[in-house]
Amino acid sequence: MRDATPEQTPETVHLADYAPVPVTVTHLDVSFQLDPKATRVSSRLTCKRQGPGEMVLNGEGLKTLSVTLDGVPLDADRHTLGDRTLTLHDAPDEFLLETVVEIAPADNKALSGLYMSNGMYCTQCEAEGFRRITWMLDRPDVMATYDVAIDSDLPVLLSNGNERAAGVWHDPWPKPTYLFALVAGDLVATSDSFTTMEGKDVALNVWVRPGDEDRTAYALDALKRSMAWDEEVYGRAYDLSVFNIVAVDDFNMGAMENKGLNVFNSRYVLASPETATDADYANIERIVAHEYFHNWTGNRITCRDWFQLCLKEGLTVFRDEQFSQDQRGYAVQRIGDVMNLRARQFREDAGPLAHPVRPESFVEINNFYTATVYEKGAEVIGMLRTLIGAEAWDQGVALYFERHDGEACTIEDWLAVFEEAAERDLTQFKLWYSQAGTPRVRVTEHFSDGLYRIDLAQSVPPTPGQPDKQPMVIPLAFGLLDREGNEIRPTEVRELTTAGDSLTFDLAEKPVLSILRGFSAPVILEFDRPDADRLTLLAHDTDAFSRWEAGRVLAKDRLMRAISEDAEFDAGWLDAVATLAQDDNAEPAFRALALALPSEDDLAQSLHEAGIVPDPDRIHLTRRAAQMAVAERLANALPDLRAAMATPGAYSPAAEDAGKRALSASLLKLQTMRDGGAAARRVYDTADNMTDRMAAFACLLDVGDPDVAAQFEADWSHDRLVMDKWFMAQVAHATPVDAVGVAERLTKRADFDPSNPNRFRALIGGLTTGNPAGFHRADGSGYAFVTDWLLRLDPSNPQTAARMSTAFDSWRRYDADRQALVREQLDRMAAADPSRDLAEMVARMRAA
Ligand code: 0A1
Ligand code: ZN
Repeated sequence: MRDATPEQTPETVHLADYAPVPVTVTHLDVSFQLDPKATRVSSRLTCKRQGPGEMVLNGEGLKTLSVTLDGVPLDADRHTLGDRTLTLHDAPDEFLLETVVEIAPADNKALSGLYMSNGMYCTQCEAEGFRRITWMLDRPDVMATYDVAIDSDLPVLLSNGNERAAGVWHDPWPKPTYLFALVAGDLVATSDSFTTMEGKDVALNVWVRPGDEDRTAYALDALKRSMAWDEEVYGRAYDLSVFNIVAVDDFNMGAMENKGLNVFNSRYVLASPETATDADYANIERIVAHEYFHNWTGNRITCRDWFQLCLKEGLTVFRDEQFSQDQRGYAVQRIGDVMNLRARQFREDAGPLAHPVRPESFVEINNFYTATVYEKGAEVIGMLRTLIGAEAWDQGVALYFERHDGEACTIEDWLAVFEEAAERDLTQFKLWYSQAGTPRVRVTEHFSDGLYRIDLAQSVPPTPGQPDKQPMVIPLAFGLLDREGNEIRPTEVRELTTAGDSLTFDLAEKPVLSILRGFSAPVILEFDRPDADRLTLLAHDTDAFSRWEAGRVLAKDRLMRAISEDAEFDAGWLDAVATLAQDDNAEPAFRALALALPSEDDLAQSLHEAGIVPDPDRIHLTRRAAQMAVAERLANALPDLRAAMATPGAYSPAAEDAGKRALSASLLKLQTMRDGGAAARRVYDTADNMTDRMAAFACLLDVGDPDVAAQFEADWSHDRLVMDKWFMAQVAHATPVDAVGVAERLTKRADFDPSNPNRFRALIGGLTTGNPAGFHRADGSGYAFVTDWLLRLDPSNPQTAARMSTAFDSWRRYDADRQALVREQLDRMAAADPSRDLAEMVARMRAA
């Protein structure tokens, strides 16, 4: 064990220090007398000793009114009541511990623990929010059953499990504290039912504020499809008689998988064609599925400690990605997931916040709900399945559910079932959990005298705290095409396990290599090859991901050369893009993805890796010039191409129509570059759905339409979720010179409420993510503006402030002047006595 540090000072928690609790809790009886300023929480814990040592309970901000042990008030010498700990000295082997505390949910703006949102009470307990409700062993390896009684005049009183009487709930499934939930409010439900494969009837409810009930149908439908899918694909059935979903307006994250009572950020529940875009519908489907799938991967089998977070999150993301592929089509979903991984996780892995999928230490666990734990965690599972094959995967997962149901597990437990099922040693594979950084795979080809050889070399760059890395197991899916584009070797998987390796093939002519098919490993490929090969793949590859990737590499190469060498956009590339855009044999959604140029942030990172200091303004302008070149190349074909994407009839959020609207939106953007917004104005004025309206709105903002923002506001000022889009779009589509000014002006509005995380993220994220050239303005005004707001939010909501501070994690890419300006702001945050959450993030970013 490390030296004890005094209470209150940020303490680093280490995986290596894990020890089970000496006294555990097997059952909780909790009753709540709800009151905004003085909620009384009375709890009775059934405690059981399992080893020697003191029992140390967690509490935070609790006004403790009484503590009794087996009904007797505790003597001063038998316990120590600290600010954040309640220590019981020489506790007996079995006993009941009763506490009464008072808390003030109306004052809780951190949105962790019990808080209020628009008049309703709700909870968020992951990761360590339960301790803000009452004294308890607030850690995931303590699993208990719960009886909850809620006393309030509010009409709807919900908690986990099954309802025994009004406001009285029993959860028979042992769970950790982080899965506890309570909701009380004036809510209405849209209800349905589902009969499980075991023949059990489950009542399904989506609870929302009155007035929102006409926007719940899609979430409910997604829930039923998720329940059916988990039965079909994983054999997992639901295990309570009711499943409740509640939409909450003020929520730090997307949603939360509390047992039987999922709490959602309202933006991931509420949808109607008039108010939600296709992307919103897709997110609702994915997140409803994600939270539902947690019932088995997370709830029935949970994490031993927070270092094992990827055990539930990586696996559940993997499952929700599989589900979305099944619902929406493999290729397009996979490309979208890879784009997201690269935009968020590769960026994280390349900077000062890089950490392993299973981190080894943290100060504040809430800072580790990251793209690395979630999305890279899912990729690691995908690789495992590729390496051992579908059959061993199915057997291993079945064994995992059978062996560990009701337990709090580790990555070692997880890997052990696959070692057994596949009869394979996974020691080297486990490096994916412990080594941070995105591996590079360098590919070189040689052909002579009928022998084709591929040389492969891997390396993993140094990351904070990890200067040296060992070779990883990298599954490389590949196939070979002939020069005409016919596949001469279908997909097979080879494993790269050493620093370098070669593959050889006897062939009459040099083939076209299609490698990393399906993005078989989360690596960066370094492969200098002739354009002709990429054009062949773009036109003919049988693997849709690789086809798209060939186009993306071509586009990136053009953009990088235009930025660094002023190179022109050549006709060969423009022809290839135009051909694909007009290829009626390809799905519209795929064509839309193929038309999307690499983002400004992606280009900045790639330039940096190529040893070129990125200039955000130049990147912005060059990317626009490339769009203009594509627009010119397609020119008069644009109106007809768009017309062919019309979706007559009632709006349907299903993938087919959504794909057409996606392509139509890409084409409208190009058309706007030629007609100054005439077509976009027509779409804006006649759109009958938010997808088309937002696409047109963005185009009109791009061309500086003087009226459209006010028109949008006049139509939608009553709708919080739609207005989030309005805030974000105006900042994201301002010119880089105006962006900070636009953002600043918007913060002065009465409806800019920074305590609502969605609104805060819309506006600040609109700048940091949506308008990189505006955020990175050379005068530093973007950096100062964002810092001002982070420091304003931090005292009340540290979690969201810390999360949004990641905007600065790429600062080392930029020129010395910009670096100095960012450093100034990081120093300012460090000196401002920030929360533990923000302090940890700033320290990590400054250290690099
Ligand atoms: N477990 C949830 C996400 C979540 C994580 C942390 C939270 O508070 C710090 C809240 C929600 C999920 O994966 O959906
Ligand atoms: Zn999750």
